[in-house]
Amino acid sequence: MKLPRLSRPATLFALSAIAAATNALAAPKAKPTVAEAEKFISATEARFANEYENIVRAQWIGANFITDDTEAIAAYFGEKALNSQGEAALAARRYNGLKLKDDAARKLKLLQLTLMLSDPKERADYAGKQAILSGAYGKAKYCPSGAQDSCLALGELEKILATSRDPAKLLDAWTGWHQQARGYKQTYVDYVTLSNKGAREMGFADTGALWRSQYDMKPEQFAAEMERMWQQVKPLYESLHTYTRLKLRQTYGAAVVPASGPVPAHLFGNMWSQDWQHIYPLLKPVTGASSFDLSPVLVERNTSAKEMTQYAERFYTSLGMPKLPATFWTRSLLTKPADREVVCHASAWSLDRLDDVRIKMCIRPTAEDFKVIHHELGHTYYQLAYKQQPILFQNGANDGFHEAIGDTVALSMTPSYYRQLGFMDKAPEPNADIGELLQVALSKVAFLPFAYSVDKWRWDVYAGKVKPEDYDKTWWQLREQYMGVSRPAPMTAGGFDAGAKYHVAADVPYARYFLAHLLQFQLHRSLCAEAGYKGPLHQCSIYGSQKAGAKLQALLEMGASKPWQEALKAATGEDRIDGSALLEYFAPLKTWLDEQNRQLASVEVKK
Ligand code: X8Z
Ligand code: ZN
Repeated sequence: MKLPRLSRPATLFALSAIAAATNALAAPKAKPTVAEAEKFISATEARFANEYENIVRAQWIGANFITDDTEAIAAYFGEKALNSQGEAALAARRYNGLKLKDDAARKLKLLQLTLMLSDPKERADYAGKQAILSGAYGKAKYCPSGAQDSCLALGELEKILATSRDPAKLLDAWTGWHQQARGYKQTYVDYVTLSNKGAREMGFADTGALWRSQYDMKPEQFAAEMERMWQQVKPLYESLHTYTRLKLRQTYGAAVVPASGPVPAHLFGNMWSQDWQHIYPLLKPVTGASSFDLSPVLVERNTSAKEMTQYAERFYTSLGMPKLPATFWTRSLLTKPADREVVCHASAWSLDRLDDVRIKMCIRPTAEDFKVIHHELGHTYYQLAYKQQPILFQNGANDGFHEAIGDTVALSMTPSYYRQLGFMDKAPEPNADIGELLQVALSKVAFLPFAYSVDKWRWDVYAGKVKPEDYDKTWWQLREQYMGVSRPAPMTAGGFDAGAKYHVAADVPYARYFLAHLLQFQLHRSLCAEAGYKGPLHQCSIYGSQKAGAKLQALLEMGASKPWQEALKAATGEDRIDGSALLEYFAPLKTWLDEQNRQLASVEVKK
């Protein structure tokens, strides 16, 4: 979720300090002192602490009960958050260049990484559009026959994508969902203009540059780092893509899946072709296939959403982390309500920056959601661990770390872990490794170029390189170039396919997930070593290792208090995010894929 950097009840002292700081802004003295800078920082922290709770409550209610009223309230508080952050950012500039202690200098820097709209009308407009876009995505539905009683929500359409093997049905669900975003394209276009204005007021070239500035390095350096990491993992993706194409051709035939060029996007088992785990049955090896599927086990046992969440909690407590607070269970939204509109896209919240942590997720009894709930609790345990930090440091080391924690834990859900839980009765076949690795790769490796291209698109949109009439054209150019995936039907004017992805509509940056997908393997490798594990990386589970848990907890407790490179160094001994651990994890699969591709290609040629 997008967290306003704010929180806790105010004191009179705090309010008077704000007044002092604001006055100082109105009539700036020649040169501020270090003491003034420190006073400004504590006043700002107090102000944010004071305002945080109501802002987040308004957002929580807005996402949990989508109505015109809650949207208006979320927008009202959104404007307040923007105002506080903008005022603080602008005021912070005055202290740039002072010789401050590291913590204070870092806080001043973090304060300035935001947008600032000085015109209250524009601020309200921006916050209003943000609330409209998030609500519009949340309540979008596809009504195939046009009749209101036949409407399908995203969850149902995703299920069709995941389970149907009928290309016509897949195409209908795919296009049905993608056409929903047309309705809020203009709002998004106007929102981008306002957002850029806000970024420029703070001295950034545009909002994309602001986003790329949040990684303790220059924005252009961050863009270069992303490209470096992508080049590192690209050969593995290409092997997986080639293999997947050959298998999809066997399933759907040469008329649906071309021998070369991009593959139509509706065939990958996922609405955005970002995670291919659901087509594993079409791709599984002839021998050495992993046959275990958690989904039917969960259904058969009637495992509830709460129980699935408790399994995830148990993983974290096995590492020595605390049990979730009682209010987590009474205040979270774990299942899709039948009688109201909610934003189903999973998110983790801290309402008071202390123990009032919650999840909002429409959990289904599937292996996919079993992983997602572990992902979400990664956010929750991060929030609980950094609650002792000053408010400006209550964040991930960078946003990629926040996304990586739960996934790191989920990498330990190996067959032996599932056996320990009693989900699997037989030991896996001794040669089932490749099948298991393929399953993981269909989620983790398939995802990489998707994650990269989402923000490549947005960086260009925010930079004004892509005009609204070319949104779809560029979106699909990037998807073809990086993912090797094509639009399954011709584009039509007014389309907004990017907007059919939650993070675009809700304006959540996406590079974080790319980082997280490399970082989680680095963390996994280091935590496995800490746990004393010696075998191949993909068979390691840190379940039950208090030693690994302590190492992870130390990282979480640091929050954003240090540049992320330092946090990573402490946790792994490495100081850059890198694909080498991911490549090590999948090395046996890469060899196998390349061999399969050689064999399958020679069969194709003979045909
Ligand atoms: O949005 C999410 C999480 C919430 S932060 C469920 N993810 C990305 C997505 O769904 O597109 C997790 C992986 C990528
Ligand atoms: Zn997340």
